[in-house]
Amino acid sequence: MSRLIIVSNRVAPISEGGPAAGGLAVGVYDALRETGGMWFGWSGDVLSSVPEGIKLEEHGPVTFATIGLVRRDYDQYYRGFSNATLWPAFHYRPDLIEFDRHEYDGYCRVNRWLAAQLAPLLRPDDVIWVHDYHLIPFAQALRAQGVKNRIGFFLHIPFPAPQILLSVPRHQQLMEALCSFDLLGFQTEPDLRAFCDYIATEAGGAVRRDGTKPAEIRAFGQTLRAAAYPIGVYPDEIAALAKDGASGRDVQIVKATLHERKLVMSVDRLDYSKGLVERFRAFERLIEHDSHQRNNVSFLQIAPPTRSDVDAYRDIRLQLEAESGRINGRYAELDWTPIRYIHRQYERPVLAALFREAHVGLVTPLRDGMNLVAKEYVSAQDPDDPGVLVLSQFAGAARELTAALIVNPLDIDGMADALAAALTMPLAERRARYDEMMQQLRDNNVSVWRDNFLRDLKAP
Ligand code: ADQ
Repeated sequence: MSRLIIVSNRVAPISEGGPAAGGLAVGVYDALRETGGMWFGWSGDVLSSVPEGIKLEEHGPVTFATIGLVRRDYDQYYRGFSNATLWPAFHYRPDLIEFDRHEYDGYCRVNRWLAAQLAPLLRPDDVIWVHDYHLIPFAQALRAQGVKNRIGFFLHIPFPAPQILLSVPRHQQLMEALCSFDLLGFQTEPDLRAFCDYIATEAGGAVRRDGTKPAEIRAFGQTLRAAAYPIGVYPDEIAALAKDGASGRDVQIVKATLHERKLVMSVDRLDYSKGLVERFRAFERLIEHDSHQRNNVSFLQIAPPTRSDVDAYRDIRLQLEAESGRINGRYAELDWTPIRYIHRQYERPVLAALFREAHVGLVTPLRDGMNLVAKEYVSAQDPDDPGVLVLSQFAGAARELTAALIVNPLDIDGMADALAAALTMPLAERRARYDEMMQQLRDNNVSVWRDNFLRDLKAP
């Protein structure tokens, strides 16, 4: 059997029994355990001098191959071009794009350097699966090293409409590099369509689509395939975690401090794409207009800060602290704080158990490739008494979880109405919606995602 080589910006730290983090890490690690193989990427260390080489660690059939980045590479490749140029552009925020040609050069240089580190470890029949926007030039860089293996790419974030992509300087070079992969995977059909549009309208390429098969693309003198593979979770494992965690300390504290009030809950990385400001305002609108809800519902927002060395992330953090302070100052009573806003990470079992306690999961990104939190919230519910998911139409997950209450995250009144409907929804309707979504999550779990992608990558 051929080995699977996973390449991602970060290699998830492995604890006993598997990675601690969410969907991608769990799904990838599982695939690796089954086929055997290697996971290659940045160790997360920022070094003061060039690392001596790759650090290899064996865990059963899986080899973890990690390497540190020097400060300049981290600044240009990771903080700069990946997170201050590509991330805002791909999340439809051209107003937040920062571009510096040295950062772009650094991004390409680090891709070439990483490819040169990996190339000597490869065998001829390895299958290589590269993940996410940090590594768009990676296949081109491997090809330059003489690597002939199949190389696939999965984009975890949205693919923007061509008119947005045009605002990224060097977009054409980037897309040419992207077309060096053999197979491109996107989260949803609209992302795939946006890519095909770019190829047809901006790159003078050709796109052939035939039913449900991957699209065949010819562009920049290369041929490749592209399709949508929505990433999933393992819903039954999350359900079991949530049930087991019910008696845990954190859950008991939350329950005790709620005093029978209903709980609305959100969990996100602190990111401007997640729509947190609009969400806080929608909750304010609910308690402002609906006097029954006031003092009868609490909103728990868990949002650990990320990428805090990028300006736009500092700004959103300050804005959210101001908003939650303003809303709490205005509505809090001696025994009730409307919004609990917490900046920390929680273990997966704790999050799952908290999701199960929440009457409403409020997941309202302005743009999101998929949004695994939406899928985790549904998975964690008690089948006999499930909560209600309120979900943004701009999360990739909204295409599958159509039984959620779907909202436009820019429509504050619409979100407040959906919250009110969710908090008063009769049990029969909650169950029907939950059953439908759970079925969908089981039918497209993370193994299905991975197997479909790898089947198409290996296809002749
Ligand atoms: P993210 O933007 O990080 O992922 P998401 O899909 O919601 O967004 O995944 C976050 C993961 O981190 C979830 O598993 C969640 O449980 C976990 N998490 C979040 N906050 C946490 C906290 N405070 N403590 C512990 N765990 C926490 C990117 C794309 C998404 C896409 C995924 C996977 O932006 O659109 O769904 O990759 O492809």
